[in-house]
Amino acid sequence: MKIKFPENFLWGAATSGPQSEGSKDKPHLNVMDKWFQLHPEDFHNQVGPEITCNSYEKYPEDIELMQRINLNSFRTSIQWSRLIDDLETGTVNQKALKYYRDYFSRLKKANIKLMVNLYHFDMPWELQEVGGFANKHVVDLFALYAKRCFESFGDLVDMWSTMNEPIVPVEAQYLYKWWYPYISDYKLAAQVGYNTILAHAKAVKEFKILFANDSKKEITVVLNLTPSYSKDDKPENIKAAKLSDEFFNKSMLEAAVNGRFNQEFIDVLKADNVLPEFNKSELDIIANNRIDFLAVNYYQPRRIQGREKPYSGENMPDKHFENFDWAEKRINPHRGWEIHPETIYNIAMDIKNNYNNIKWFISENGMGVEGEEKFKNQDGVIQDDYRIDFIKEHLYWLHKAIQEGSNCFGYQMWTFIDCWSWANSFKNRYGFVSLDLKTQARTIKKSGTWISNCIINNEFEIEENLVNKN
Ligand code: IFM
Repeated sequence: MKIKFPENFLWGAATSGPQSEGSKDKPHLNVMDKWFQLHPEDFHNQVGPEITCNSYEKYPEDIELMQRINLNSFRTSIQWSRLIDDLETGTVNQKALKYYRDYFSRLKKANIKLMVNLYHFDMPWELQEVGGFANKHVVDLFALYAKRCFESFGDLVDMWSTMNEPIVPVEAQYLYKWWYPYISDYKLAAQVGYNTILAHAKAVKEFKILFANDSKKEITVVLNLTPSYSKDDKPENIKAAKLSDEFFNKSMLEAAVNGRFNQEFIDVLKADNVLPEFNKSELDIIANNRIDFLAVNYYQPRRIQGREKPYSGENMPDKHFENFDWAEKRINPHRGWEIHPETIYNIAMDIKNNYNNIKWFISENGMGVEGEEKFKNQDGVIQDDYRIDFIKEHLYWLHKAIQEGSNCFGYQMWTFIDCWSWANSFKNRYGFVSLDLKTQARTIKKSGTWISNCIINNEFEIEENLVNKN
């Protein structure tokens, strides 16, 4: 069966500054750089962020590769810890300015639509030391940094995003101790979550002021949506799944699209005694500075039930729900995450029905594979047929949603070149292009060649066995 996409559909890949540039010439460390200095043993094979893909030096070569696989769009992020010399006054580092301007100009020349994100978990270290987004002064410094980015690159960037997956640091750094500074504090996490949304809205405000006379300029936030499916129809499980959605999806989604928070969510925070400090003028800023379009990262859903036994642990969101192991789930055997392509359709329909059918796109989808070298053929090309099937299945459901009226205008994969990924470092490879860590050589994978044909034709052929495989 042929699946054809609308004209001008955006096809692309996403990465981020801290995961692809390397740290050469940066005036500041960010929290990840510092974490690696303090605890290298926390990182897979003790590989840190100093080099990553060295896109700081190799970006001209990388853009040629993007052209070879016909990408018509690309996302990366500016590193706050690279662009700004004086974090308090927002003075711009001239080397960084030159680097990003050249990088972005070359993308423009190559006719690749550029989306630039401003924050991808990479809090400058000095600001992390004073609390990061727990500190409202840092919120204001983020807005200042955002303003500098808009002023410096407004002529080169096609689409802007304030932040990538803003709920992730709340979970990883302030609730579940996955990442440095390994805090588990529900009240602090709620404050960080709220302040992060405020920082996003303040950045959007700067954007709207600067580009008040240019209606073509648009801004978003990149949200990772992980819809929560209830174990069954039991009211307690449905309620638990709904609450899990409030915490991990709707809190940020409601604020960004509708400029508000759901009352049900506020009531739970109040009852749990963790309502953040806020004031009316902040709520007005959130209400009045909504996104122009939505960017969604989708990897996997959550499977949720109510607590089986009475909860006796610390005050945590998890007192309201717990994960359950769905026996029928399909698992990516190379990474361990569930594969559930139909969820992309469900997300699209939720956006259509409950978020005014706002225009949106998939800003990340992808399949991580550990030990991917074993799939190399004799020419050194990774034969990632599993990734091609993964993409086809997700695109099938996305296409179905578009046919049913979803306002989706593009699909970007995570990622372009295999990149560094926080504590996992280079363990799981996601790229259309493989990276040799010793030589920095880049080689297009089979999926890279597949996507280049898909992009040129704006369509692809899907086999019957991949349709409705869920
Ligand atoms: O590497 C990350 C990225 O930073 C955010 N989205 C998920 C990716 C893969 O884990």
